[in-house]
Amino acid sequence: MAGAFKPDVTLPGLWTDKPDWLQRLRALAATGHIDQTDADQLAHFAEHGWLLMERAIEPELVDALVNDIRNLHQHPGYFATTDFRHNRSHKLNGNQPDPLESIFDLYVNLQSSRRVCMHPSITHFLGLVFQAKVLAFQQLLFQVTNGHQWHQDTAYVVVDTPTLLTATWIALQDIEEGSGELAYYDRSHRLPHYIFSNDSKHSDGDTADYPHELEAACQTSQLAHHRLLAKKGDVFFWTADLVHRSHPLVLPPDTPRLSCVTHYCPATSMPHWFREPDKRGIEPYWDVGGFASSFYALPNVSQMVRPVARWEFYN
Ligand SMILES: O=C(O)CCC(=O)C(=O)O
Ligand SMILES: [Fe+2]
Repeated sequence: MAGAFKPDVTLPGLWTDKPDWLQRLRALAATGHIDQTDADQLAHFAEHGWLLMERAIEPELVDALVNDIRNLHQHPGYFATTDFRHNRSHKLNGNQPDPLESIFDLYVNLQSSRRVCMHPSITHFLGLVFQAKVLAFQQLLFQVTNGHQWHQDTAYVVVDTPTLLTATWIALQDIEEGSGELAYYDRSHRLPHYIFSNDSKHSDGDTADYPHELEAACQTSQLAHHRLLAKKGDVFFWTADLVHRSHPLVLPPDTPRLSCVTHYCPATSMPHWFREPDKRGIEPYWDVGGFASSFYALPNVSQMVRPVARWEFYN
């Protein structure tokens, strides 16, 4: 077996994922630093492992991002995308519209992406969860579902402290049932840690049984299964270990499911590629945090795709 649930393992984690989160929330409230809405949202996130902020992103901001996505082909070679057609991990975009491949780390080149994934409602909430500034570091813009199987992001999204991790799933359109909507198990973030055969939370590559083991554990614990039929502008947050997947597609494979997934860690943590000193570029974002990318050369980094200077892209 490639891995197993280990009830005896405890690891550092976000305060909202700790068993004493309620005490910590009361202590935070006592500082006067948060209001009742913050407290309710933090309590929901701690208890369930996820939080839905309905219509948190204004339609104009969503429309601006969608418009930019429709026009990416006007800037061939500037955007890293998946390459499902050739079964490769990524490629650069071409000069024709491509409604199927997913696009990586659009926050590097698109102000419209930054304004969506670092929206004040997101950075405010994650700032409270992290008690630190917010580093956005792995983003996928899905045009259609990628058909992900059951997983916890800790298996595939690798940070130096694996559990200091959250994500958002932002609907850029009303999501249709059967289009590969996000599915998740409520409260699954509190299952025992799943440890791979390499003694870590990160996948060892042998993941044939992993989705089924996760699903079985959620069902044995009688966790509620949810499907997210999000509306345009909704922001769905989940914590490091929430078990989720793309619900199987029943509509035609080219059914649009336009959504933006961004992973975040506290700015005091490091995504895995920061192990290489010349890949530690961070692009600051006002006073709330910043962006890191394994695809693009951010300040002082060479050998990767060149980010487009703002003046160059928008003229
Ligand atoms: O959008 C989906 O269906 C799943 C995406 C996901 O799990 C991820 O990007 O971490
Ligand atoms: Fe995921």
